[in-house]
Amino acid sequence: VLDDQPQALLQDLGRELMVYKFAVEELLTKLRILSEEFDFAHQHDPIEHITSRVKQPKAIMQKLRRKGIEPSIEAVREEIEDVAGIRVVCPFVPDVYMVAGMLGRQDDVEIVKTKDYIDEPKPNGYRSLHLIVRIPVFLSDRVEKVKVEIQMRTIAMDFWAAVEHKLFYKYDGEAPADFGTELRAAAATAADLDTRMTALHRRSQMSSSAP
Ligand code: 0O2
Repeated sequence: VLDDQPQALLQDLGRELMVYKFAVEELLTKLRILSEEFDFAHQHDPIEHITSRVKQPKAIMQKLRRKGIEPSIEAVREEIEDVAGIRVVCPFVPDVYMVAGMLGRQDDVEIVKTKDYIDEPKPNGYRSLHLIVRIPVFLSDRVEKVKVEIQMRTIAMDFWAAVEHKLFYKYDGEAPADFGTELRAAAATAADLDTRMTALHRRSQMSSSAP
């Protein structure tokens, strides 16, 4: 796929992706601090686990082509918002919004866009809170502002999304007709599970704070 890309662009992209990696590392540190410090202060860790990735050059070029955009570093910066991606999985729905709020209040974190698929799930049942944030990365000779996509979801939402993603790939978008209905029903079950687990968590918190 990349054979016909000018060598200079590929070199620039390699350098660019290094900067995206630094942005991810900065955000991972911020999230780990929030997780550990909140747990210390409130005996509850609002983050179950975190994963991250920087998109491969091949996938970036494919995405630009799919969007009909001429490949360039500027196009990557402006048109592709998920070059750098972080997924934060939380135990409960309120944790998702709390972590998003704590991150958004940090002086060097700018929230560029919020897509709340928890409040308004996608038609297929997908639920998650997506943030596009911009943070400064301090390099040897300049500061670069870098965009990172943060997907935040509960364990139940993550389970649903991981399985749906696998099925989608297996059938290459041509899944049997009843899969859509089944997946929407499974998403509703996952949402119900979130509600029940959150209620149990609240009760356990109240009983532990009772005199
Ligand atoms: P991958 O392989 O996970 O990176 P855009 O990213 O701008 O082209 P859009 O629709 O504006 O597309 O972005 P959106 O809705 O915020 O979703 C982007 C990412 O969210 C996807 O990235 C997925 O990771 C995840 N996502 C969105 N919808 C679904 C869904 O229905 N099921 C699952 N499992 N994940 C979803 P990519 O690049 O599509 O895929």
